[in-house]
Amino acid sequence: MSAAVVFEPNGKFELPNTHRRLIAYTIYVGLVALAFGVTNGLAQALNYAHIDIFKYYPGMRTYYQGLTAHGVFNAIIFTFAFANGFVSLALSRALNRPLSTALLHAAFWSLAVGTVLTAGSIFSGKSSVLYTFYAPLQAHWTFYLGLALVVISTWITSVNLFVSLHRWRKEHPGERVPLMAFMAVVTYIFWDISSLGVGTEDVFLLLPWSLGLLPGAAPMLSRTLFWYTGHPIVYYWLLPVYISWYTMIPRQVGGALFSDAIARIAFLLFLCILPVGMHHQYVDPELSHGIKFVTAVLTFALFMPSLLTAFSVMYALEIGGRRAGGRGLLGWFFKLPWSDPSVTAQILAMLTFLPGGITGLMNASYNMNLEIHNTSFVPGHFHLTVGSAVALSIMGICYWLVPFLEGKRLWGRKLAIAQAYFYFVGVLIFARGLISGGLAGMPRRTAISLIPYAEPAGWRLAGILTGIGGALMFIGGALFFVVMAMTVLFGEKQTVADIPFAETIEEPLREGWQPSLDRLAYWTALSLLLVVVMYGPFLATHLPPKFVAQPFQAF
Ligand code: HAS
Ligand code: CU
Repeated sequence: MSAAVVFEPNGKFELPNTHRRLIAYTIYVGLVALAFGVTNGLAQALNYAHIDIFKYYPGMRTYYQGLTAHGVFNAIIFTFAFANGFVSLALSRALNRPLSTALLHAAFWSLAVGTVLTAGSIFSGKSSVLYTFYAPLQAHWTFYLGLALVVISTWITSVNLFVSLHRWRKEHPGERVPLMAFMAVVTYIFWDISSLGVGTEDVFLLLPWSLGLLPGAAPMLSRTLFWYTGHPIVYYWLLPVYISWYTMIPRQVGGALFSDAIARIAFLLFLCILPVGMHHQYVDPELSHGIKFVTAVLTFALFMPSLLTAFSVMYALEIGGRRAGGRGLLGWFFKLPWSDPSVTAQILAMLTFLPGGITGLMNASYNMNLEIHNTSFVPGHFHLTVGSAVALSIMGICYWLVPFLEGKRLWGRKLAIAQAYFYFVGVLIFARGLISGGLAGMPRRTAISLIPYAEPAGWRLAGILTGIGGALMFIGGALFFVVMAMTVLFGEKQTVADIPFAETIEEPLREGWQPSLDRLAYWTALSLLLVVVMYGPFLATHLPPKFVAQPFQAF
């Protein structure tokens, strides 16, 4: 391990070695979780092709146990751990100052202990409640306690970021917050508000209930609190990746970000239009049509920041491709540095987000939702978003991040590029299978391989494509871990001086309306106000909770 890292060009900054190690370990917790998650994913995909390999998994006794492991490890532990580590590093870099070591330690241990508790309860077979853990399905209390600790680790990380930004502002009066730091902090403000729902559900309803301290469960209240977090959580997965797409990828492709202000506005729109979780509850009986309608409108409003992102990132790529000599309408695209595995993986991930976003809009359309809700269309959608736009981007980020954290050269660059293509082609075939199957009524969360269903037309091909695509994704995932493990264990020593950090064409202005974008307290207040307007009426009728349901353990 080389000594310390010198940050250029914004002055000199030394990233203390303890920080580098803690950030690395935090991210490795996530990668280990991903390894378990991906392994269970293979069985889930083959299930649709009528191939049952559940019985071969050590410790995984049922389909639902495997599916719980898949969802919790991938969608909760992996993503949270990566966000904690990566966003901390981004803020530290952007502000050129170290974070609090004590808080980095606290966040790491909270995450690690929480992960062990949750994983243990899943492996024990007593918590096969899936990653949505709807009551009255009941898990072992260690499942809820573990998840609470994992969420607490994100809150500790927030405090670390906020304190650093506060100190930086005191030392730099009147200066604009650097873009990467702005995005880092907005991501965590957004998440802190978002996580209140599941945090409340977990600590005040589910944990005491699993310990026998409450007379029963309140399913509708629990579900609504869950989805209050369950929608914005998808942007907590995505925004760290957006930090890379906006502020790192332009540098990696030799381009530049075209507008600082547009990037900030996109992030603030995510922050303000936060409470739309009820679009996951279009079919829930206790929510009024009015609230469902407003949710639909707000969900479509959320389309805006994604389009701003698509435009900004595409333009940054185009600038890079044209600087490299690309001509014509699309010539620039082929001049991008495709020999860099970090770039390749992330651009392929962006491409998957195009159909991922479109299927999201289909879900959000009320009538369409009635058709596809609880079908395999939904996992088709979310493997194009979190399962590739996010996961494949994170793999791409790891191709420079792990060498940076370890002070080692990336092992197997060509294999890393092949990995990205395997995963990309795999997820497209996989999602094609699930989406077409879903349109033909193929259910999600069903052990099709174990049930003698009479197969309606359209399920057979859909299932085969899902199996083939999932197997290719699994190969892509496995290759990623080979590259990572070889880099950490046997990579050649090399000091990587800096993380990729893009220039912007339009600098942030100190005069006019732009500095108001940095007044985060106002934007936070606006977001909270919308939360109260959207969720207030529901809570008014559902509090205090009515504990009507008795615990239920299906498997
Ligand atoms: Fe979703 C269900 C609606 C985005 C994840 N979603 C889910 C579930 C997950 C999930 C996990 O309205 C399942 C939950 C469960 O278990 O039940 N989703 C949306 C909408 C969007 C959306 C409107 N979802 C995401 C993202 C996710 C994610 C992002 C994870 C990270 N989703 C829904 C709805 C449901 C749902 C309903 C409930 C379904 C049900 O009934 O159960 C939008 O925000 C998407 C906007 C995005 C875009 C794409 C912009 C494209 C970009 C890439 C640019 C490309 C470049 C490369 C630069 C419009 C930014 C270009 C180069 C070239 C040369 C072209
Ligand atoms: Cu959603």
